Amino acid sequence: MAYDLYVITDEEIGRGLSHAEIARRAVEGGADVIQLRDKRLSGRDLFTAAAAIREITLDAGALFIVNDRLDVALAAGADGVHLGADDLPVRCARRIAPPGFIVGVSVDSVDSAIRAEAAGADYVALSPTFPTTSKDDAGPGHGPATLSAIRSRVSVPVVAIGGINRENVDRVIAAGADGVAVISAVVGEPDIAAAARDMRTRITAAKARARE
Ligand code: TZP
Ligand code: MG
Repeated sequence: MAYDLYVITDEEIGRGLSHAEIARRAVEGGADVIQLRDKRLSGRDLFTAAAAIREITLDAGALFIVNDRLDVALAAGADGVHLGADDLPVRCARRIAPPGFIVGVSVDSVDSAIRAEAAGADYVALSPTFPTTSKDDAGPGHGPATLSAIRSRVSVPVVAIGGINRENVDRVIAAGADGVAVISAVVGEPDIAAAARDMRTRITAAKARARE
């Protein structure tokens, strides 16, 4: 399963576009994964957005992940859930989730990545890789060196998240990221589909160079 371009929805950074419209434009530009993320919505409203994105991503052949809420992810038929330090422990999510359901986990170090994999994570996301203003409590960037160290110590895909843009995406792929998760570099651009297409092209080229 490809995590190359992983786009996280955000209605504020998306200048008021709905989560579903952001997702529609991102998959039009070739996003491989859409994550629905909204800390403010009620469970009901998050479910409504999730159901819409489920249809959009199925049509496009993209993966669909819900942030934080395993219940909403399961109810909407999403492919997976993304969990952080404040969410359900990975082992608990694994107990509830059906076989094949993706559980992604935010990590901030080599040790936490190894622990997440042992607990059953399907991918780990180094959060944040660079400083970001898109998440209030993101903290300092852990940097490409930590990403490389994690890549060499776990078998699951490693996703870089936080502060990734068209200028630094090559460096992140060269450091060993299997995919990059972004908000502002795609959702914050005037033409979301074009920005996604541009990032996707850069990721593919950087991966080809990394294999040389
Ligand atoms: N988790 C860690 S950093 C981050 C999230 C949701 C925000 C990423 O946004 P951006 O704009 O790509 O830095
Ligand atoms: Mg969370």
